[in-house]
Amino acid sequence: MNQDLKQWVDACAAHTQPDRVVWLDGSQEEIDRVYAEGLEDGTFLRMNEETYPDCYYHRSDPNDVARVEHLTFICSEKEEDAGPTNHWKHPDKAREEVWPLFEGAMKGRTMYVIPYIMGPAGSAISKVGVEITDSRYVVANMRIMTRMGKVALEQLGDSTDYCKGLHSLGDLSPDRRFILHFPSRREIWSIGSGYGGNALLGKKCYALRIASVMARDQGWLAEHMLIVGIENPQGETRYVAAAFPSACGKTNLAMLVPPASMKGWRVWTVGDDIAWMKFGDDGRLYAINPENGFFGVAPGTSEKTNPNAFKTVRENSIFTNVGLTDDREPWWEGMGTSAPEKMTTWKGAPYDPNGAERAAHPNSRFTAPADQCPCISPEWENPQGVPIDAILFGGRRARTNPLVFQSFDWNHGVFVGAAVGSETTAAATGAVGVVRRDPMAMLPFCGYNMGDYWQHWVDMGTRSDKMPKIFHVNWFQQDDRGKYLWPGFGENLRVLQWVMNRCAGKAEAEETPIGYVPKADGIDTSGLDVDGATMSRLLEVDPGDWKKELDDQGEFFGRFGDKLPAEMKSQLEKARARFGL
Ligand code: OXD
Ligand code: MN
Repeated sequence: MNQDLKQWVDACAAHTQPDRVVWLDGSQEEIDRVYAEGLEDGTFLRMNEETYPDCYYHRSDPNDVARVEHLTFICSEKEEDAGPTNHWKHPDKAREEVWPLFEGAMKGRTMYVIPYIMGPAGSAISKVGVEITDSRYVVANMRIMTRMGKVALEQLGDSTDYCKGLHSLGDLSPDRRFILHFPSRREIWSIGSGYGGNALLGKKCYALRIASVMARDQGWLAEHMLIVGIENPQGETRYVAAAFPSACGKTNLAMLVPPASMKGWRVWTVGDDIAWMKFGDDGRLYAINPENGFFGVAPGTSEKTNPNAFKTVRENSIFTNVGLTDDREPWWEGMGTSAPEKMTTWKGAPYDPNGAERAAHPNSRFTAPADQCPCISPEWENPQGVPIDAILFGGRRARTNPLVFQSFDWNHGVFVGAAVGSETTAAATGAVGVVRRDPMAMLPFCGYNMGDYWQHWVDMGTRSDKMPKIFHVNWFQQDDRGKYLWPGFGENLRVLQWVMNRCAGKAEAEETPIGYVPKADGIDTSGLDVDGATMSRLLEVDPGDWKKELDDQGEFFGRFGDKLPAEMKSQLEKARARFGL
């Protein structure tokens, strides 16, 4: 028994006072028991055993359905180490305010101890974490999303090199809800929420916020990125990592189905949300997916938009806050089938097809094992990771950003990533079409000062001459009437083909003030309903739009004061100068 771990678990148990403490080993009998108890206490409903075997349904508290950025804190000693884009609490104040909320919080409940690995077992890039929780829903999700139980304790041995995560549902009140990160102690406290990103501590809390700090200290990258392998008709596979803000189609791109016109091309999923990247002996960056499953947004997922995800979730999956038909099947808006007559909504009320209430919450989710994905990469559990040729950044922009461009070099690419912005959509509250800056898609997930984070990216580039090429993509340009100009989905592979060719030194490009853009006929549009005029619009770099864009980026950078790396300042000045500004 690992003494450090035992002492910490004992201390948490003494304070939270559960009825019993259960150390999880990851076995089938154990999870069967957890589900049986969860069926009994109402945490879970069993779904249709014929059409959705071994699937479970869960409704969360209606006030607890999403990540809560305003209740998420970085508890570094100094406020400047959290930076202007994070909420901050001093560790002493955090303890004073939040530790009392854990007192007796598990009375009448079971405390589960979940040892888990982020990443393939035995990989030098993997890391161990332990989550303590009083939620059976968390246990069931962690069993899909991580490698958990005995395998993790074996990997840990006597080491103290693990992340401690304490989670309690508390009383689920938003007034007593906190998600706290202590980067120097590698510790997480989460109370008052049972929702995914707040409660499955291996995901956003450890694999991004805590791991980003470890990555800076140890010289690697922990990023909010999907990883895909792209195989060309000659059978050569290159790997791409891509960062997009939430709700920009990461899971869809990770599981892309090549269009019929691109015979012989294949796309292989390595991960859909998080990438950990380290240098290999050859100086290249190698990426692993630290997760073991997908925690994907259900609405909008259909046989047409993402057939691979659709197939992945047909067994051994958990559905959270979707509609539930009388046949005990899931249903959500954008599933591609009409709403069934008889259904209960995510709130448990009868569904009214003419009413205002949706069947599924817009942030309703599926949790599914990655190895059930039909296009899962044969390399997805390779302990060495996969070598990354290209990094893509992107956002949702109606104008300004062309379909694709390549940065001039690594540092310019870091600037392009730092300047990522995405427009808010009608699905979220607030003004539509407002650009929110979301550097590297890490705004809610970077565990330290974002200025220092950009410097870390710059420093990484000095350590190797084999860094991936950096690109920016935008699938979301619209015409003046709001119609999308690019068909998206599987057709995005045509853009990736240009990216792959650039990496191989095979495609030509136009040099513009923002970077290298494909020539007019650079993207293969054969068989597509996209004419030449639309294509030039898609590749256009409009100086008026870019003046506004660079002004806005400059304003954002200004928030970082003297934490803004000199390199980012100079990149912005150079970009302005290229436009004659
Ligand atoms: C997610 C997110 O849940 O990025 O993956 O919000
Ligand atoms: Mn995400």
